[in-house]
Amino acid sequence: MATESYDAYREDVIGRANVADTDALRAYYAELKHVHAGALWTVANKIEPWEPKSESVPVVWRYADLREKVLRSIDLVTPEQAGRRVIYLENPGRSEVVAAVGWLYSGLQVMHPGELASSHRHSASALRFIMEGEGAYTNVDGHKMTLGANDFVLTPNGTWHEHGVREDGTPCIWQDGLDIPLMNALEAGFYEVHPELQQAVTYAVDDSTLHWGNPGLRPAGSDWSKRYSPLFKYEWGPTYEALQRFARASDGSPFDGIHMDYVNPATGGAVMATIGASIQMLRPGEHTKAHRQVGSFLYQCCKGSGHSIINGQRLDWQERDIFCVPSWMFHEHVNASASDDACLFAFHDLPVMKALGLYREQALGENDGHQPIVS
Ligand code: 1HN
Repeated sequence: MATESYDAYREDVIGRANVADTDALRAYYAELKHVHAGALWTVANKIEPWEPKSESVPVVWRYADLREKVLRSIDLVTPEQAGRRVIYLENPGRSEVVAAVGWLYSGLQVMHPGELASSHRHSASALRFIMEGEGAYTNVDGHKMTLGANDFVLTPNGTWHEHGVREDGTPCIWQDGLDIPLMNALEAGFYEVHPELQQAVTYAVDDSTLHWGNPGLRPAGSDWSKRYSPLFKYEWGPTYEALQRFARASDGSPFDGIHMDYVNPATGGAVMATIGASIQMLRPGEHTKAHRQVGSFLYQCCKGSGHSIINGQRLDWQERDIFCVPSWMFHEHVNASASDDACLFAFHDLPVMKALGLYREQALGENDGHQPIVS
């Protein structure tokens, strides 16, 4: 049976709830509502879709639109007043929860030279991807790290963390990513401020990278058993070099080009329990095939330019633009340049989907794997 007629068949013939309203039923529903109850057949089709139907919509947040506004917040509020000076990204499909896509939050945080944000910890897992500026640093459970453009940093759930920018630095902007909406949906979120404004630096600066950031090597006899990576900072230099080395030996993925996951070096698994991250390189002129996955994705273009087609909608992006792919939407990526590569950083909730046995992916079977552009 062709897909189209099967869809029609299941809606019309085996479609679950199909009860027409009558005066008697309307009165009955009102009676049920009065005692805090309802008839399942009035909501069944909505709460049990045949397949994931995201309320989030594909969005591109252009840095050209956001950067000036983000910098202006420096003059409007201090980190002391704001706690964190962050402009969050909103998804028009679900502005009632502060989420950029699905159950993932994202925002752009800005700090001026000499500023310091106070230390805290929470149930939410967080990450930063550095967009611009010199002199930023963060301290995660006493591990102080220096941060440069395109570095990827973890602040796993439960770790004390604070950030700052050196006096002799420049204004710094980074993308924050958190699973805050998921924590709130699960009603599982705690939040604590550090008894002192700033926690002590208890290890050598950048010690986590020096211990755990060596390719193919780990400290002998190490017994790391936490649910997150002991490597807190993934520097851009070795990351970009790894993409180029991989590209010399592989054609990459038909869906994602030269695509590598950031991993916990102690386990080879995702960097945190709820959030995973990856980096991909699209070679000059590369146009990937479309597929869809159960899970939500936030991408940042960290090099080059191009566009993605998400459920038939074309979103153009260039360096520092952020865009989202909602769950179960077909997506394909294009590097428009004939001479330069394009790189996309992404974080996602696949560790949650995989841990719960919910992950699926599907290639677009028709039209040689490419979607028609509808908008
Ligand atoms: C948070 O802790 C930070 O530590 C940034 O910089 C953004 C958004 C919601 C909740 C906690 C940070 C956040 C956040």
